[in-house]
Amino acid sequence: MLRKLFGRIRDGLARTRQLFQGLFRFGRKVDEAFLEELEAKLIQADVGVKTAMAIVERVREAYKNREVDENLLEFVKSELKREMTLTPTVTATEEGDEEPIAFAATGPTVILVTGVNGSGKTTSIAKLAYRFKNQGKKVLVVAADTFRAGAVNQLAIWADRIGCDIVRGPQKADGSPADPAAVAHDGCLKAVRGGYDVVIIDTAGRLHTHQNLMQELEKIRRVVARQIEGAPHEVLLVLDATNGQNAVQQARKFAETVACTGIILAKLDGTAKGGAVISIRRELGLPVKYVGVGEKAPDLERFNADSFVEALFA
Ligand SMILES: Nc1nc2c(ncn2[C@@H]2O[C@H](COP(=O)(O)OP(=O)(O)O)[C@@H](O)[C@H]2O)c(=O)[nH]1
Ligand SMILES: [Mg+2]
Repeated sequence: MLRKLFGRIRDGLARTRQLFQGLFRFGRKVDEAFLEELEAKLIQADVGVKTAMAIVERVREAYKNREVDENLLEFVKSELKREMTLTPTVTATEEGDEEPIAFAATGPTVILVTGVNGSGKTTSIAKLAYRFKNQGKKVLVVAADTFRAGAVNQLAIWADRIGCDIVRGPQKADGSPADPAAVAHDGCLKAVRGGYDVVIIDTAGRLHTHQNLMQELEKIRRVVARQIEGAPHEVLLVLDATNGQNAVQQARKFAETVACTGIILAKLDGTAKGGAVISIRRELGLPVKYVGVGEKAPDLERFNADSFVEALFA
């Protein structure tokens, strides 16, 4: 299980890992040239300038104090792992088969998914649905991104492919889109009556500057909270890993307005900026719960700091 997980994260990190190739070659001396190169690579990998400088400083110190020598790579790895768990509010993702989701003890678990358009929300929802369905859970997806006609259809196609149920709102008589909160309401109702285990709600892409959309999200949250105790159990923010440090900025702005419980970092396979994961954990104190490593339903992995850092240098 862990081996497989490691392998897939490793594939997803292929482009980021290329950056570090040759850096830790056998017999490499810790001199200024090495330290400069290490810092440059870490910054290129988007771990963030602050983090990169801090790590390089510690390597320099440790070398001076003769703590590192042969074990240089292991030292850098352990520093990176430490960076990823520095923020006190971060809860480490469990090992084993546990999901990093606060499942409800009884009744449906509601997962609200948010993020800007194009970040990978709908695809990530499909992947989560696929994952939970394979664990034997009864899954319902809810198409509350009603502003774009294509968005509802996209989720419907996924639901059909995966074989899970979907709630989609009726268009109003005048042809205008359904009220997202009303669709979320219908979704919760069906979930309770139908004995579903997990309800995953798609929402419209929103920017922190877009006041209406932000209010809409709050409204969905209220509606859901009224219907199901403890809901939403998770509010997952989907970020596009190819945005690197911009994704971190985006996450910060989002987190200021919406109380998120975790991150799904999508498109890790398409970027050399995989190090952004480290900044997100460190600077936002939000756990990265899953990473997207492709466009297909199985292409979602639980995130784990240890296997991430190992895969980065494998
Ligand atoms: N390579 C890759 N592509 C992804 C991943 N997640 C999403 N995508 C693609 O990103 C695009 C936008 O995704 P979508 O789910 O529609 O984003 P949304 O607007 O936030 O719902 C689509 O073309 C997806 O196939 C991923 O993990 N890896
Ligand atoms: Mg979408």
